[in-house]
Amino acid sequence: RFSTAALIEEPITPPVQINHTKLLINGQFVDSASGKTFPTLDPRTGDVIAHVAEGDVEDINRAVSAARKAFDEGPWPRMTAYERSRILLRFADLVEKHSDELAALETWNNGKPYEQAAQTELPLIVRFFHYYAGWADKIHGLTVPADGPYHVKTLHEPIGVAGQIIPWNFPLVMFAWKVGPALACGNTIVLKTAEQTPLTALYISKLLYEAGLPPGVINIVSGFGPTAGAALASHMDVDKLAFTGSTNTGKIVLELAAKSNLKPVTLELGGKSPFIVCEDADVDKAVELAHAAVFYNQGQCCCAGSRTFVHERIYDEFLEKSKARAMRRTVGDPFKKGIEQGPQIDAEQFEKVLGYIRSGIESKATLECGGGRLGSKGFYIQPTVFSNVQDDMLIAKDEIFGPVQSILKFKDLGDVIRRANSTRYGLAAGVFTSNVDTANTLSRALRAGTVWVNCFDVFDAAIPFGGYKMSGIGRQKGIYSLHNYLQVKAVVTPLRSPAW
Ligand code: TXE
Repeated sequence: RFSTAALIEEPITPPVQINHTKLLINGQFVDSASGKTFPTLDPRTGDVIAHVAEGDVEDINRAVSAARKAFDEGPWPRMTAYERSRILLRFADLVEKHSDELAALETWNNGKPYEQAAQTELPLIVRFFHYYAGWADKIHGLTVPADGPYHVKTLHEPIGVAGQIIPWNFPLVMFAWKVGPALACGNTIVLKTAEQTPLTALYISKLLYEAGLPPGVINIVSGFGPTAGAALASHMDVDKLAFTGSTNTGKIVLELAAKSNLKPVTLELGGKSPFIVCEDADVDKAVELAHAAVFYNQGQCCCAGSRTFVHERIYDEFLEKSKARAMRRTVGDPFKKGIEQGPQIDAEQFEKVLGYIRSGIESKATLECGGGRLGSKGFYIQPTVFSNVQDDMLIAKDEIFGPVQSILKFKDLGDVIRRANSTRYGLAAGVFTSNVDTANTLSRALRAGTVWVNCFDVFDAAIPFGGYKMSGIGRQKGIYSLHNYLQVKAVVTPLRSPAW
């Protein structure tokens, strides 16, 4: 029984207004070319909270032309790097100033706990833009010691118009991860938000213009994947595509990019990350972090530690404590204080998660707690724990993207390394042990873009993030993200003889 069901029946009125619902093209809020709009919903109730301009092919064309002009004619790519840095710093300060409204809008449109948005995500975003503002004037090429009488240097130039497609699970954080490095390098942008969460990108982009961004440098198109998204991915005048979303859609956009102008593509896709608890781990700490690793953000994290592998000697204790922790999880209206979990994003995801829970029960995993919806409206799901999960069950193989923990038992390191790696994904992994040799061995053996040892979900701006295998191509954050947004030009000039 979950004692918090009462917390969701009377939704709190969000402490923010929706002021921006149009497309943002060339620095102006405009209607879509077709005049069409689509509803955006409150995941707490499923009710419509606003109608948003629906971008399609023609709007993507308009946005790309604006970005192209802003790139080709400047001033943005030709400003001094210091000026660009100053604009990004001013913007970060404005985000900080408007953090409460941004967090409230994010919660309203996405369903994530307000405290999480306000206390964790917004500060990360501010820090993130400070970090990339710092890079803007530190991007430079090399002099190259080539054979022969040549003076050779490389110029690191912005790549041009960047097309960016983001998902709904962290609308503002994903915005930051894409926009920060692209702007620091001097590019211009057309960004398509997820159809579920169009609101915060419009609000935050207005702050970029308030901070002094020249018109057309960032353009935001709300709309759907197969229309606006596909038009952006296949546009001949877009020089680079960055995508975060499902692995299936990642394949589609890669193909669209290849079939159009071969624009380079970076992808950050799904995952099924192992969280490995060794016999010498601090069990209480591991239980808490394993819980957070899978339940954070309603389980809607690409790097969720969604396969909890536990050594057989501590399995029973770990299971009891994990179940108790899940039952203590406070689920309720995300605007209320102390809430750890809000609703899933929409009916489709809600049904998908419940379908996986049914599949876990049918495949004879043991349902320890949860297993159903919570309340009678909106998309709330009970924190759910399965034990006795086997590697070949669907719940151990597919990305569930919901509040569902699958606990698996392992015998020794060889066993767990083989099983942890036996997945098509490779985004992240967690390792819990007090033995440094075990930590180092697992860190090297796991085929994943991030290995968190005795911690999880550490998202510093400087730390690269991305996937092995079908979890993606390329890295976001840190110095690595800059490479996605730069072209390298080699400039070769003969030296004069005989002076040389
Ligand atoms: O993702 P999509 P969905 C996973 C998660 C989730 C599943 C489905 O498992 O349950 O994906 O979610 C745009 N051309 N992740 O359907 O479709 C779309 O409009 C161009 C993991 O929401 O990948 C949105 O902006 N673009 C993930 C973005 O792609 C297209 C986060 C993501 O939507 C398009 C989200 C097309 N043909 C879901 N079709 C993560 N890695 O964090 C859709 N889009």
